[in-house]
Amino acid sequence: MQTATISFDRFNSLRDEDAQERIRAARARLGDRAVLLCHHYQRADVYQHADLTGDSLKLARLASETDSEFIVFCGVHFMAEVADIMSQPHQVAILPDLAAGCSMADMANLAKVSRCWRELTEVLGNPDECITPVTYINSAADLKAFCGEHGGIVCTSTNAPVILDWAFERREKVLFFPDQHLGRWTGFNKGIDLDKMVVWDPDLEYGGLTPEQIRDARILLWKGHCSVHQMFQESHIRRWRMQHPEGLVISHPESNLDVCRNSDYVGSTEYIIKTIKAADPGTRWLVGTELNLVDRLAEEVKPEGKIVQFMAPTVCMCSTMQRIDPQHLAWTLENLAEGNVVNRISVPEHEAEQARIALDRMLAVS
Ligand code: CIZ
Ligand code: SF4
Repeated sequence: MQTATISFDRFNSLRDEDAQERIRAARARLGDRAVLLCHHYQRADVYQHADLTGDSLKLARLASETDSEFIVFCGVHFMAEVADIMSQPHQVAILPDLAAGCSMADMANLAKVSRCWRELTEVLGNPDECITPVTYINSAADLKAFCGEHGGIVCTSTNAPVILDWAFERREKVLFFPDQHLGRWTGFNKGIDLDKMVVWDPDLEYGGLTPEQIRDARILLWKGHCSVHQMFQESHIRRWRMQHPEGLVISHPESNLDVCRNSDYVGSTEYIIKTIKAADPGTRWLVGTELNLVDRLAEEVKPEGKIVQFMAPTVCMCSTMQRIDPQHLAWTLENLAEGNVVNRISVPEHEAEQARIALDRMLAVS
């Protein structure tokens, strides 16, 4: 039976232990009706409740394979959108705090990308014939839909290399958004000259580029970045290597090119976790990705004598994902148990349809 929605005000000042207790109680009431997903960057006090853990795509896929009515996504907004797009019709995607966005995803929006496309038309003629739009999965659903409509595709940090091949097989140039670093690192590994990968600044006319630069470019890199991964610097690696010459460095490709070039391994969150778990006992690692993941991994591999250290001297957490705290999770689950669906993430059907085209192209390739 449905009751009035319980207001968050009653949870705001809840002590952590009480919130934990209420999460457990609400989950017991909901049983299999709710599946709780936690991204690798999620804070420990929420992560402990996860049914499924992983990167954004893996989580969306796994959730759609369950029959749970409620997909409670402890991650950020674009991840819940992907879960909504990929889930079965009877499933509902929920984000416990609607303010949990992704600052990188917010660096591109449909108005700016559409303007970019118009300006490219002026310089190149019909961009649908010469540029493939590629969006990183860290982007809003309407940008995935834009890619679906314009012969483009979605990529993740795992499959970006094969996606770039797919894109270049079709058209001579790529517009890559919103993360310039993932785009640059992927292009660099394909042997594309750095001066053929130019940055498109969406706040300037024609991206701040001359018509020659646009005509000459192979990849137009959107001026976007992750606020967490931008903290990692090559100097951190250099200093660490002086102290630990035998140590190994692994970074996420959202880090800048100098960090990636000076790392022994570069890859997605799943790749980082797998690589360190499979490494020899007693190895020492410097890791350039979000702190919650690194701390958790360090604890997990400690019994094998592996030492895992965080790359930056400052604390780098995904502050938006951090907003999903035990209080918001307790509030969400209690409402669901009472029959009130709160914080539903629902992508309009016409948009979801186009976005699905771009996502399906990606899944077919990778
Ligand atoms: O797709 C994801 O989950 C993100 C944001 C990063 C990664 O490498 O897994
Ligand atoms: Fe977005 Fe960066 Fe957070 Fe990943 S770590 S969700 S890219 S803000």
